[in-house]
Parts: sequence; C-alpha cells; structure tokens
Amino acid sequence: MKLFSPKSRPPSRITARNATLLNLLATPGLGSLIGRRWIAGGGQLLLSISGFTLFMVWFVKEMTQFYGQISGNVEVRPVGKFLIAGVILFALAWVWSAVTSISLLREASSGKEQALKNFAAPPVQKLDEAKIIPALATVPDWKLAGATIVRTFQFKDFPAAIKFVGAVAVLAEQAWHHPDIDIRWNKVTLTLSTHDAGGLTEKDFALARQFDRL
Ligand code: H2B
Repeated sequence: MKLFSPKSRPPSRITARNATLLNLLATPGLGSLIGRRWIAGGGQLLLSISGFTLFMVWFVKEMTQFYGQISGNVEVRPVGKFLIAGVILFALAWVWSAVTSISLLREASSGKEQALKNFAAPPVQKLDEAKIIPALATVPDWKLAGATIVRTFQFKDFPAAIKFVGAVAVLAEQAWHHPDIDIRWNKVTLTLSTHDAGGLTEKDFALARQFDRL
C-alpha cells in the first residue's frame, strides 16, 4: 500500500530505517518527510504537533489549578478533555507514521530486489550490425564508436554537470548497467557498451534512452 508515495526512485534502506526511527521514536511525520512522503509527512506532523500542544495546554492548566489551590483562590475545573484530545491526536499521528514507515521499508527493499534481479538477469546477446543500425535510430543523439555508443551532454556549469552524473548513477545502479563517464567542466560524455557481452546489447540502448529523458 503506498500512501501518497512520490514517483521518484525508491528510498535507500538507510533512509527508510532513519525515517522509521524518527517517526516512531521522535516526531511522527518527520521521518515521513525525510522519506520524501510530503503529504503523509505533513499530515502526520500537523497531528502530532496539535496533539503535543493540547497536552501542554492540559499540563499548564493542571499546574495553574494545582498552585492556585495552594493559595486557595481558583475554582477547580475539569481539564482532562485537553489531555484526552492530545493523546488521541498524537496516537493517530504515530499510527499513520508507522504505516508510512512500513511502506518506505518495503519500497526500499523492493528497490534492492530490483537491483539484484537485474544482477541475476540472463546475459543479453551481443547485437550484430543488422540490429545495431535500427537500435541507433532510437537514440539519435548518440554516435556509434566501435563497439560502443557515445553521447556528450552539455550543461550551464560544473555543479549542473555533477547533478546530472548523480542522476545517471541512480538509473545505472537500478538497471545494474553502468556507462563510462567522462566529466570535463560543463560537459559529460557517456560511453555505453556491455562488457559482459563484449559489445553492444539492447541494455545499452535501453539505458541510453533513459539518460536522454533526464
Ligand atoms: N555495466 C556495463 N556497461 N556492462 C556490463 O557488462 C556490466 C555493467 N556488468 N555493470 C555488471 C555491472 C555486472 O553484472 C558484472 C559482474 O560486471
């Protein structure tokens, strides 16, 4: 079950674990936010802060009446409703954040499973000339260079180039297929071939298409 899960990549196991610890042991909702579950995190945080605030109202009223009683100049009024409301809101936030934490943990492990599945995938066949030409047509910005395909991406500056390389790394890891990367200031050159097959395979073209969409 995915409560408002974003369409971005699955969280790492570390993130999911930290999110769970934060949600369940610190403040329900904070963990969901670091797990990039913005709506669920926001809702949980609202509930938990409201619950804590009502608890504090109860505590202050209780203390005021207690010390007022000593000086004898305050009538005692029931304030238990603030405590009950606060506990209920906080409990709701906690349970909701627990559900989100479980979802994050499951998504993180499924992301790992995907990488392992890719790792265990049967070796793909090396493409011959007859198959390479039509495959190249699907990646018009890439050039054939021997038994590889190459594309140079240009960015406004070095940080932008590095950000792009970060995104490339995530896709490559998920596909368990990695390009050679050459970074020169604001230019990034990606070179793809399938080392295990000793040449080009469909994996190279599939990953090139993903990089083109970044
Ligand atoms: N990336 C590329 N481009 N080619 C591979 O053959 C390849 C890879 N193999 N990433 C993966 C890692 C791995 O299965 C082997 C053990 O290196």
